Amino acid sequence: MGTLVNIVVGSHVWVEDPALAWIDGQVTKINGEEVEIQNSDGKKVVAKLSKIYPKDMEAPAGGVDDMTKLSYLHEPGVLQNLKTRYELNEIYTYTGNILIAINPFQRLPHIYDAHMMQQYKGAPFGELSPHVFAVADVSYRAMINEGKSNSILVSGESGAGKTETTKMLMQYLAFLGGRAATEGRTVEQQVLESNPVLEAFGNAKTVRNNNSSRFGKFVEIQFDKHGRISGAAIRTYLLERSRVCQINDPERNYHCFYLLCAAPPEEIEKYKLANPKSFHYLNQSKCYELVGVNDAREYLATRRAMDIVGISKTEQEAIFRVIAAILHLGNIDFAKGKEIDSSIPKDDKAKFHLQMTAELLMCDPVALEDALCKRVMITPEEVIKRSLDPLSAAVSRDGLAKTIYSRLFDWLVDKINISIGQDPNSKSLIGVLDIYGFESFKHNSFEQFCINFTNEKLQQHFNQHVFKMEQEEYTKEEIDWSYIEFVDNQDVLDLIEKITELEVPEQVALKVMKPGGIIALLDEACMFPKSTHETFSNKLYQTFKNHKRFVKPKLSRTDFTISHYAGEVQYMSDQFLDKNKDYVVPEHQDLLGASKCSFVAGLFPPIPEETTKSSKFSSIGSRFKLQLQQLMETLNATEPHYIRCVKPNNLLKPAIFENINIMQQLRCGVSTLDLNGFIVLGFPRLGVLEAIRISCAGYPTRRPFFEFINRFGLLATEALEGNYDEKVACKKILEKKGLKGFQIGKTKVFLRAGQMAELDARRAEVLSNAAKTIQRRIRTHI
Ligand code: AD9
Ligand code: MG
Repeated sequence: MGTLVNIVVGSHVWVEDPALAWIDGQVTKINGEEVEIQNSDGKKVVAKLSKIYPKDMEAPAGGVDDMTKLSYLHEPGVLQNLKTRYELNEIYTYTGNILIAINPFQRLPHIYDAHMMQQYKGAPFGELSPHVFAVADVSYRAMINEGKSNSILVSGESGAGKTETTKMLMQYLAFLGGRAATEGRTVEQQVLESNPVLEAFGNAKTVRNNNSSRFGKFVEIQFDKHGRISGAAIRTYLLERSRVCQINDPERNYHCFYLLCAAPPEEIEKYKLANPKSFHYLNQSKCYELVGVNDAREYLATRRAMDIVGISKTEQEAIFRVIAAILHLGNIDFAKGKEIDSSIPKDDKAKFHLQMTAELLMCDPVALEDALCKRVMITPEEVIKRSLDPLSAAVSRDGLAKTIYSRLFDWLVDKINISIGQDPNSKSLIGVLDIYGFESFKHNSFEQFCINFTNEKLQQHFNQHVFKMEQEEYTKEEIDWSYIEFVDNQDVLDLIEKITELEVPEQVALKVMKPGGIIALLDEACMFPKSTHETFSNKLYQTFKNHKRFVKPKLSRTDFTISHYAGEVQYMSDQFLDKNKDYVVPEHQDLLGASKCSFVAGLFPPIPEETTKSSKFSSIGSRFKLQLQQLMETLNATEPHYIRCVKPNNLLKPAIFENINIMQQLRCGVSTLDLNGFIVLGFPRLGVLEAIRISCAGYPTRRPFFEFINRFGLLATEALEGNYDEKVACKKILEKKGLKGFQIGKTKVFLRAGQMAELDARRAEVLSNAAKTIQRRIRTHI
């Protein structure tokens, strides 16, 4: 979006500002390419003509509820509009069909109450103020009327409000598709109550969000032919496992651990629990409490939600018993044993916790100690037990904790799904996706790699969809769209997920393996016992040395950088291999598979013979890739709707609108903060703004004929004489002003970037000349 407009002395413009991103001012002097501007903060600055943007002086005081109504669609205009609205507590704004939601960080009165839901029910889209309910409503109507599945994709960075938005959407869909006053548990109640259950076990306080979801979620709500909710399915993605045994100050572990420590005294006694401060898995951080959250009350609320989603009392008892066992497990410290490189529980305290863990998991304490401190080695001659040193024993212990926890989480999801039930006859559904946004930290590991891979996939889906919609609009208006540039990120996706292919060149009889993408190479590395992260990185460097999306950082021998759609991210490869291995130590499997508690044993079902024998390797990366593939297939079969959540500040406080931070998110869906909290600038302009750009590729402004004539008729009054044709008149006006490249559709004028501003400038000239003439006349009369 360059400034193609005539900027003259006296023009009101936006100019870049280091603190505010953009500041408004008035041009005082023009010197070729250099423009001098008197800013509204009193400062005088000089800027390049190409770097300033015209300010719309006719913009309504309260902003516009849809960005496409802005006369000048540029970054400062978009930012200003959002800011104006946010100050008035208008947190929602449309950009065409996309809803932008800025986190208010406070409960705004009445905006989600029953009365509001009633108002949005059936209201045409765009008639009422922008709202999540409006998006849910269109999805529902579209599903009913066209019998097609719909999906709502909620994106944004951590703390931007995705999960809250998702809950609002689900509430509204439950309101539309719920049954009137029924006894017992209804499907919609179960769907809604699945949220607190999943949040207790899958959310935690992080630096970015006090209630951060540590997993991705796709909720599929099924409807019967009367439009009533008849079933639901919840799919989850990649729970963060490392948090169970490792947390950094001031973050917390998963909520459920603290809730359990605040349980009624009988339970504390039964599980031999104590203050969270006494557990290693919790006391690595000094943060134990959340402001405004009463853990004791939350514990009971979680239990009630578990009742509603259909988890029996016995199962609940087993779940919390396992949670308590994990806490005790974490307190088993190791010391050197008698033999070299062996380990034993460090002291009486460690022995007590070992005993407690075994009791709660209902397994043999000696077997537990062995499973933690020893490994069985099978050689052709014999089976030997090798001891682990204290450090390796602690790694083994943490591995066990992570495995138990992630299996427990998967169990919960499965249970909720079974209990809510699927409707096999459901013809259409509404899917709601609440998944982690693009991440770029100082240190990025396998988790960020997977998360950013997800975002590449979703970005492609988004591009394709927006492009298709644009084509439809242009086809409807019968204008030429052949030149619209289609932004594609297929090359990044190939780099990540391409499979290794057998290539048989025609001339050569030799079979050559064509190398796959990073995931395929990672799997290969994991299968070779001798691989290290160095060999893996070298393989990447070799394979992708000419790939334009792959960079080997100069100062590292093992890191690699991917040029994502949202910017470059440097990944540290050192833990990629370990984190990719989807592997449960056989000793752990045997131990818990033999638990006397059927719940615990059920978390470790026997592995079928064939899979142990065949060396079929299972990796987290490949499994995740498959899950994403399935998700994309589901999404491709739906009509998508997008909600982009924006986090207005990093203090998590109301009424603070940080321009630069927000602009970053609009550009690429994330504000990239380095560890000192500085925003790293220089990311390419993508994301919401890019969406605007794609959707307006070449034609940022569209105006219905009558509106166009109302505004610009005075530029060619002769075109409006007599019984004129609107379409012809529009064309005459545009041609008279010497504009080129615009298109005239069936009902609208499509203008190229800057043309609206150009016309406005001409209009202002005409008006000011007219005013001068009138003044002159008045003067001569006097
Ligand atoms: V994460 O990727 O899971 O770390 P989310 O899901 O994007 O993140 P979340 O929905 O958890 O963010 O919102 C963060 C906090 O912002 C919530 O706990 C609320 O305190 C607050 N929030 C978000 N949306 C709203 C809202 N519409 N009204 C009031 C809100 N408060
Ligand atoms: Mg969330």
